[in-house]
Amino acid sequence: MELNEYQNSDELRHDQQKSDGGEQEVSKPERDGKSAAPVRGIWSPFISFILPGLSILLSLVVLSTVVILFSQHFREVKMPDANFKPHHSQLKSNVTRLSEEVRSLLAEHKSQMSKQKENPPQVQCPDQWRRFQQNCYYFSLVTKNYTDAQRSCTSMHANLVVINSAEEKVFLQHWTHKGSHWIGLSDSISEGDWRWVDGTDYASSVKFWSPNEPNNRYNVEDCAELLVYGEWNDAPCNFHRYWICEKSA
Ligand code: MAN
Ligand code: CA
Repeated sequence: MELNEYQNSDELRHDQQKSDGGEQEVSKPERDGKSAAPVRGIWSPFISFILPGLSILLSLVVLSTVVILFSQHFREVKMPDANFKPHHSQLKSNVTRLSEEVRSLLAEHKSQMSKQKENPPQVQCPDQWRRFQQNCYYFSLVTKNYTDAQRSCTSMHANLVVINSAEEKVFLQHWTHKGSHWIGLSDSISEGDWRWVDGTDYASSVKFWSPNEPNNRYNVEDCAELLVYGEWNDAPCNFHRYWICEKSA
């Protein structure tokens, strides 16, 4: 048969197979697509069964790897290993040490606060005034009668001194060696009814009368003076004396 007598490509292929001795079973795909069916036949079990199987297997491997990794991670977090224990005890001792430090600082702060309460920060007294405890004292350089002396004190926002303790008496007598000084005590309203100028209760407060004083000599002594040795005498209020003013610091 001549080549040009072949009716179609199938016939041509058949002829070629015969001439090759029938060894080549698979022929090349034809351009017209009529011979695609044998190719699908070979690959179809792979596509239908093996590929999905491999996909499932791969998915299982990935999933189990993720599960294993996660479980390892959570085991590490929940169950600390031996290395964690020293770390934990170190933290515990640090917390204990810090607590002790805080306690000691609080105690120190408390003690400083109470010290500050006992000795509040010093406030300056005005020029020519002397400080004792929480008060400022003015020792006059001239003499006046009792009424003018008290007026002088009030003009400086003070009063004639009120003596409340033996300590204050000692402080005052240290600065009064040059003569007698008026203090803020008198019974001019009513004889024998001694009153402190600031209203301090006379009956319950300390008294430093000199022996046999107050004697109201000649019945004209209604004002108290501080003698050079620190004790008191009642004297006529019109006498001229030095005086002491007192006000809060
Ligand atoms: C003496 C005493 C006092 C009196 C004065 C008056 O020192 O009698 O009691 O007050 O004199 O200057
Ligand atoms: Ca007297």
